[in-house]
Amino acid sequence: MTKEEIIAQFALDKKPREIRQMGEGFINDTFLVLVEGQDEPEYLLQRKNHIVFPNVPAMMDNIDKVSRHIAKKVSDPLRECMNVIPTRDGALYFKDDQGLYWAVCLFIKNSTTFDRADSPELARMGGEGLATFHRLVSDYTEPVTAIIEGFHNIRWRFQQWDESLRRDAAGRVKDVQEEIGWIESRRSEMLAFWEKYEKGEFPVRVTHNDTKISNFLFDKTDGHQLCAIDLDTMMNLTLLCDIGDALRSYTNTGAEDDPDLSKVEMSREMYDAYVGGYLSIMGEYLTPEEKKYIPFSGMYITYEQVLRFLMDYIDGDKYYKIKYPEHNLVRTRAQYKLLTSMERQLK
Ligand code: GN1
Ligand code: MG
Repeated sequence: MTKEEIIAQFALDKKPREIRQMGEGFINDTFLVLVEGQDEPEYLLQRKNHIVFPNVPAMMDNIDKVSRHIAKKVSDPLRECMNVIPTRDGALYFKDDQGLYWAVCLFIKNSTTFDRADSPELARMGGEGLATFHRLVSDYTEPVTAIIEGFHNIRWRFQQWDESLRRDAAGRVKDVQEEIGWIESRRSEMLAFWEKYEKGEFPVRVTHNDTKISNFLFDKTDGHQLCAIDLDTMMNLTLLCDIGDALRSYTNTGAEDDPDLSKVEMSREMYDAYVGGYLSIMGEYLTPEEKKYIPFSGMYITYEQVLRFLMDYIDGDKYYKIKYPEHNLVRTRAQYKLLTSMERQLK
């Protein structure tokens, strides 16, 4: 089916005139839908990766329910939360003739995203943005279906990791011995953090789980923060995973996949601004234990990302889309550089 035929399945108010590819997600494919009589896109069409997300119906159900919950509480529900557009039959997704899953939401007008925080003001606003999301969902009591079991569970990641090393599917294990050592030398430290979560030492909350800077929208005109997007991986977990993942991108002075490691450091200035912004809204709701582990959360998620990129390299690049053959290895090294910078400054 063509994208035109696919978009026609959805209950749109306006008539589409053009569908354009947008950005390069690592996982899903995203398209902007332009409509007649309007320059800015009206809808976002996404092909959801059903290999990564085996239960697209449950995922869309989570997104729709949580977004409706948020919509009731914000002053501008068309810009401060996501709005899922159902199909003409009232379903939250469409499965095409090849078995691929598609979903549509409203495009948030006059908005922009960033790949990197280059001012403390932006980092502070980012912290406020995540805290606002956490506040808005803090009274959402329905269980959120875990879309990827064990997503930030390092115990589970180690099982995948051990299996991947054993399989050595692409024959690359011999070439990445040093990098494997980075993972192994921190195994017990990372497990110790997860054990605290397993023992109930951090409360279980509604979390986003993909809080990198580009997943937050800002107003194009005055720069104020609008909302969290990409709600694919929401689940019930500790919010430290969200804070940690955000710190991983907001504090990085380089790119996530920077080939020039001299550009990659953790900026202490961005760190302080981000955490300051976050705590200005969520501070009073966090437990002392959660607050204490904020610095470690950045290292935990950055470490997990080193592991995931390296594991995908070892597996032969099966999970993340890559732009060149060594891309996952370059990502691994850049994230590891960030991890060591965090360790130096936060431990
Ligand atoms: C993926 O959805 P996207 O492309 O923003 C990944 C995240 C990683 C991120 C690394 C479902 O995010 O967990 O942190 O890439 N999402 C999934 O940039 O695996
Ligand atoms: Mg995502």
